[in-house]
Amino acid sequence: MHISKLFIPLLKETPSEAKIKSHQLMLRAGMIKQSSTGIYSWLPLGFKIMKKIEQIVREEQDKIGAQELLMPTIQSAEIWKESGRYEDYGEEMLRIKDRQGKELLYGPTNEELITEIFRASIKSYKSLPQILYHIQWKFRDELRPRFGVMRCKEFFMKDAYSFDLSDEKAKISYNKMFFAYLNTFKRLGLTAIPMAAETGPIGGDLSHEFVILADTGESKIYSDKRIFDIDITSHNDSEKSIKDLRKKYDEYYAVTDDKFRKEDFEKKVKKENQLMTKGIEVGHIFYFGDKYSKPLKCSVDLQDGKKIDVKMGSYGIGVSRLVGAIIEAKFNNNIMKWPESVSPFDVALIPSLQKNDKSNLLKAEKIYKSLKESNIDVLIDDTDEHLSAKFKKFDLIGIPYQIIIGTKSTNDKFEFKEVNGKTETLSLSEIKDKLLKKRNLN
Ligand code: 5CA
Repeated sequence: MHISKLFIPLLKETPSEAKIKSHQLMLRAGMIKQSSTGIYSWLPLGFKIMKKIEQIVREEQDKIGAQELLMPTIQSAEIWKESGRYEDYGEEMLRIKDRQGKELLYGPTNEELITEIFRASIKSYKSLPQILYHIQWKFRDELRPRFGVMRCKEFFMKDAYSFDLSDEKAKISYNKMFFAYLNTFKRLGLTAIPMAAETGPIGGDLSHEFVILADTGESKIYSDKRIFDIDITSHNDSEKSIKDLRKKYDEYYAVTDDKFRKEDFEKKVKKENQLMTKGIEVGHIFYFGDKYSKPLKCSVDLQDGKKIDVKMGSYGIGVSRLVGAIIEAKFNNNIMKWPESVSPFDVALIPSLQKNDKSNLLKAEKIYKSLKESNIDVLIDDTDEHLSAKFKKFDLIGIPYQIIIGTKSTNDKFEFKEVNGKTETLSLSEIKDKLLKKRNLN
């Protein structure tokens, strides 16, 4: 892509309404534009990054055998009346009527709808277990939407639902998802800690929030520091290994605000290991057994002819919130550096232009063509701006690698810089090897 053709409305000034760095950067880098309170349009740069995050989330769901489907954003009020949540959900639910006066709503979550789909088609124990998920827009009429995409009214979420025959089997699904979440966040360049949490309006008695550390986060963290040292790569995805990993996490104290008891914390965690800080909730998983299957009559026949209500869990990841969360974690000293796995481009190509001398631009265009031929996604700065202005722009865009065509580049060796890292002089084929290798690691 040529930057002159890219739709990227960069802002010079930081908009005053943006209070935290992710919101500021997303507006300044032209990633989003507010359309009304808590509702945003995703512009090409922001959308491209969110799609990459979505794809990683999808791959890790598929890896544990979850199957993707797509439910609508608009749901019928009827099933919510069956579960009893139509009233309970209160003012956060956006209620709508169609021209026949039929009561509809913009889905804030999908427990009811997925249960309705499941009960209509699955009748026998033989079809279980199942995990189904979709990645779809949700709407919650938040009282105080703030911090840009962090807490907004319309947001993009992955929500998965598991169906099992017993509590014991359902916990295996829960643990698989626990592991898939740790892998997902790791691939996104984040360290997320699973913390025991309350279940709120979703219900149930077992729940974990996945939280990343950030001063601007709205969640409080009380944990044993050593939880950060657990190495998830030392586990594989066998049932036993997953169970062992869960045990390891359970060994260390880590709870959210609503589960926090000062006496417990001080008794269970030695002073030097106590961590009390703030974070951003990027995922939340729940086990609630038959909370929805019972009222919605979602049961299956067992081998002996008896019927049981299926045991369900639900598992959410805030895909659009993650764009902001990654920025909070990675944007420092006014320089953004996206993890390679979600960077909007693999590399930036920045020619330095001297007055009336376009030779560096011509050189860069040749390199551009060659990189494209090797399937490397490159953003070339073909404007005639001064080099320092170009660098300022790229500090916002956040591509982790730059090829700079200037005084330090010769005919066949080029200045190759890792943002916040080292600068080398490399041939084009060395640069390609490096970039392709990085990409394969993700
Ligand atoms: N049904 C369950 C699991 S699928 C559920 O809805 N869980 S949730 O309410 O915790 O939401 C899941 C994730 O969506 C959260 O962890 C958070 O990352 C994201 N999320 C929730 N509310 C918002 C919001 N208002 N703005 C942006 N992201 C949100």
